[in-house]
Amino acid sequence: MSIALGNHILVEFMNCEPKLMNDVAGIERDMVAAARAAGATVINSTFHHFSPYGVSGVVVIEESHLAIHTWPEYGYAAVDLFTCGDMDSWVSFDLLKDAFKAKSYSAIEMKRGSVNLLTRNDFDMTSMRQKAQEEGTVWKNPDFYTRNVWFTDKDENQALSLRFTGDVFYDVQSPFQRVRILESYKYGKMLALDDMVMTTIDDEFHYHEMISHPSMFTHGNVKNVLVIGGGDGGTVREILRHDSVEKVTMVEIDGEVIKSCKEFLPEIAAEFDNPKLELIVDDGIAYVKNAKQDFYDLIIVDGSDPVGPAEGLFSTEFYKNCYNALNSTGILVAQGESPKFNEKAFSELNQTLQGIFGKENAPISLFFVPTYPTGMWSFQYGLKGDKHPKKITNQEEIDAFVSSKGLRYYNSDIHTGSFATPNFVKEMVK
Ligand code: SPD
Repeated sequence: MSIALGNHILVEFMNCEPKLMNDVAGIERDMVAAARAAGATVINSTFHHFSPYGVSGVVVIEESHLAIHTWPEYGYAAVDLFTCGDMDSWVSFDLLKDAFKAKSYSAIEMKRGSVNLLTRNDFDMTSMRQKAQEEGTVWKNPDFYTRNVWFTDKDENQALSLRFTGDVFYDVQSPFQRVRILESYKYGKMLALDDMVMTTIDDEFHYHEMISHPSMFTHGNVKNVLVIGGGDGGTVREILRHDSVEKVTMVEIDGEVIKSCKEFLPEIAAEFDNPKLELIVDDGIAYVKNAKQDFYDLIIVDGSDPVGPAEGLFSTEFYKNCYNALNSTGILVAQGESPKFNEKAFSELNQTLQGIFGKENAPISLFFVPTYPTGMWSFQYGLKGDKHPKKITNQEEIDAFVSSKGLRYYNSDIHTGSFATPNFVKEMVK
C-alpha cells in the first residue's frame, strides 16, 4: 500500500488577468483565502512585488504551504499547493482559478514523502518545545505578515525606490496615462503617473512651495495666474495663499488625476473649491496657443516628465506661446527636470527658454525632492520684465509670509540659495 506524508498539486494558471497578476495585496489576500477555504490554518505569509512586474509569495500553513510566482506580462501564475493531512487542496485550486480569471490551466498531482522510502526517527517534539519555552529561546516571528513591495521610478541606469504597503487606493488607466494612488511607508500616500512618482503627502511641500513662492515674491504683485497641469492641486493651493491673486486658471489634461487626488490626497487638493480658481479639464498646450495675449502675470507649468501627455510641455512652440500670453512684467516657471537624471531634457529646456526670453532671463532654481530620482530637481524660469529672482529686496516680507502661513521649505535664504547654480550645471546650460 502506498502511504505518503503530503500531497502536492503543481498548477499552471494561464491567460489570467494581467493586472491581477501584478496586484501583490490582492494575490496575498486570495492565497490566504484559498488556504483557509480548504480548511488550512494559516501561520504567516510573505509576499514580494518585483518592480515593475511580478509577484512571489508563500502562505505557510500548519499543513505545509501554498506558493506562487506570477509573470503578469504572460498572464501566467505558477502555483504550488502542498498539503498534508486530510485537506482537499482542490478547493484552493478552484478558488484561485476564479480569483485570477484563468482562462486555461493544468495541474499535476503527486504524493510527497512516501513512507515506504522513509525511516521514522524516535524523538519527542513536545518536550523539546517545552524546554525552549523554559529557556526563553522560542523564536517569534516579529510580524504575522511580511510584505515587500517596492515602487521604482527609473531610467535604464538609475532609480529611486520606495517601499510601499501594497495597498492600492486608485488605479485607473485614463486616456493619457495610468493614474495610481499608492501608499509608501516612508512618505505616506502618493500619486504615481505611469511608473513615475509625482507627489507624496510627506514631501509635496518641497515641490509646491518652490514652484510657487519664489516667482510670487520676485514679481511682487501677481494678480492673474495660469497653471498648466498641476492636477494634484498643490500648486494652486500655494498660489492662493497670496492675497494679491485675483484669479487662477488651471488647465489639467487628465480629469482622473484631479479626481483621484480630491478623493485620496485632500491635503494637497485642498483649494479646488476656491472661488478664485477656474478649473479647466483640457489640453494645456492648446489652451496656451489660444490664450489671451499679453495678459498673465505668472504662468506655471506644473507638468510631468517629457514622456506621454507632457512631452509637448517641453517644446519651443509651447514656450513661445507662453511668452506671448505673459504681460510685460510676467514670469514663467516650468517644471525643469533634474540635472542628474534627465540631463538632456534639463539642458534643452534651458536652451529653449534662453532662446525665447534671453540669456540672462532664464534662471534655474534647484531644490530637493527626496522621492524623485537623484533627489535634485529644478524649476526653470522665463523672465519677461526686469524683475529678477536673484535681485529681491523683500526678504523681510518673505519671512513674515513664511511664518504666518507656516511654510516648511521656502524662506528668504532658500529663495536666494536656490538660484545659485553649481559649476557643472552652469556648464550644462552654457
Ligand atoms: N519626475 C517628477 C516630475 C515632476 C512632475 N510634477 C509633479 C506634480 C506635482 N504637482
